[in-house]
Amino acid sequence: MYGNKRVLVLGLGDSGFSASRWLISHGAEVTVADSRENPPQLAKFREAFPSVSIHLGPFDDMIFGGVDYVVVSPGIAIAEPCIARAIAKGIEVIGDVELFARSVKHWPSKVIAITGSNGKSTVTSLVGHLCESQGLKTVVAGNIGLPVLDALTMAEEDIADGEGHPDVFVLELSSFQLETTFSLHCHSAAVLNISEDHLDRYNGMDGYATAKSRIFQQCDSQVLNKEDWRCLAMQKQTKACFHFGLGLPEKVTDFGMVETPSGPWLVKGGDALMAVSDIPLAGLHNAANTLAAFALLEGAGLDAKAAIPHVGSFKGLAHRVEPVVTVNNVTFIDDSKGTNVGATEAALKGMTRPVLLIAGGDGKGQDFSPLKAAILQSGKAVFLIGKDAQAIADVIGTALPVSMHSSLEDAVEAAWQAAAAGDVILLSPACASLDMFKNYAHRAEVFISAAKQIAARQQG
Ligand code: UMA
Ligand code: ADP
Repeated sequence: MYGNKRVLVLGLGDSGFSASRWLISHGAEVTVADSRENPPQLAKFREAFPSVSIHLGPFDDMIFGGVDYVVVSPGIAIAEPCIARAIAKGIEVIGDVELFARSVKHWPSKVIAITGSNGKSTVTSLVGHLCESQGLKTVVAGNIGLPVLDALTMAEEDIADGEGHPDVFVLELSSFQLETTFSLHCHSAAVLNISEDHLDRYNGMDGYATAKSRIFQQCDSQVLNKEDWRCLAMQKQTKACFHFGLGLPEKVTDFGMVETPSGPWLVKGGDALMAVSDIPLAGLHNAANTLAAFALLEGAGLDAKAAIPHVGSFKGLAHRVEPVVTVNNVTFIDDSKGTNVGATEAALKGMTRPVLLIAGGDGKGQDFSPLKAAILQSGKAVFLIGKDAQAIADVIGTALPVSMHSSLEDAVEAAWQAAAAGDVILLSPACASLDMFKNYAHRAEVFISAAKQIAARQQG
């Protein structure tokens, strides 16, 4: 299908590298362009593919000359003028997920896809865990880390070795990836929630929500959050639909929650599924995430009830409301993956002890005002870092003690000095990390190391 086609791959990050590798192995003539002079994967790529021509530095119209397709990395906006001009000229611009979609179209594998502003990685890995635990050959890929074309390469190798197709692909998809995806057939697909994020790339919330809704273009079953009007507005009358939410179910197909004398339970219609207390992840947002996972399994024609006993063995993911260490009854909690206001609100709502919150970074154009109510509910003081520290301070005003810090280490130390036994020191920045760190995992490392140094100092 791609034999002798000339394909320009834009971006030499994880997805660009994997798209190039996959395209070359399928006979395409690939050239690569990256607008940085020295992208981090350059040397590795040159070693792997010495004959591929690489254009470095700002994109220009020349690089699009004579190409059949452009495969654009998710971090590059298709509104970028050269790309927009290429599209206007009729050159097909797609992403790695579209290449994946075209390749697996006639495979027997199920495809379950997940997007949303928050909870994507948690639900993706939970669905993956529940499928695997039931003995299904499961591949988890996409925005969560493993590029979809690397997942496809591995699956193609397995098939060639006679090991058969995967039973299920579970894909986490970002709004960026969905913008360049057209023909992905999902057996079930979810938009978990829509709250402000990536507004530096979209013209307001409508554009962002529209990009997310593209996950439903070719799906069989929609999974929608009943408590989010932007999600509900995505319902298509022509498709099966499962709603989930923390309220009482209205229909037999609804996944919801009921209060019982022994505490809240997850239910489907009138059927009890499991006690919320048996979910190994803290916070009611994780009850919603578990309901979404059940709905996705059911929507894809898999056995959601058979999955229930396996929820308890799900370990959760690092840097999502993860306890690090407790010193003198003060617990340090790492929620470095709380990269937008909605995530930090959810993390704060899940706290049962007084919170010293460390937040700030690159706010990506968000409105921070919804944070105030959540902070006032459990917060004692706020310690701010990064580019948008002042914008968060402006929202909190004089309601709580707020201090500004030039490094995360300083903020951790100041929070520790202000803490009393029984408190929690929570890193949940509501912001991206890139103004101060390599990524959210690096930010977490700095936080964990500072917390552990305090622990060691107290012990010594
Ligand atoms: N680049 C340019 N010009 C630009 C922007 C980037 O040339 O204007 C180049 C960079 O120099 C770099 C390359 O593009 O060499 C990076 O490409 P990329 O930003 O698309 O990132 P990848 O390494 O390909 O990783 C992408 C996802 N990154 C983004 O969407 C920003 C990863 O999600 C994903 O795991 C990976 O593909 C595999 O599918 C990360 C992410 O931050 C975790 N996602 C965002 C989020 O979750 O909020 C959407
Ligand atoms: P994503 O992949 O969408 O960024 P994650 O599963 O990695 O989502 O979780 C990121 C953060 O978002 C978590 O640390 C938590 O604070 C918050 N979060 C998780 N699930 C939800 C949810 N359903 N609603 C709101 N916030 C959530």
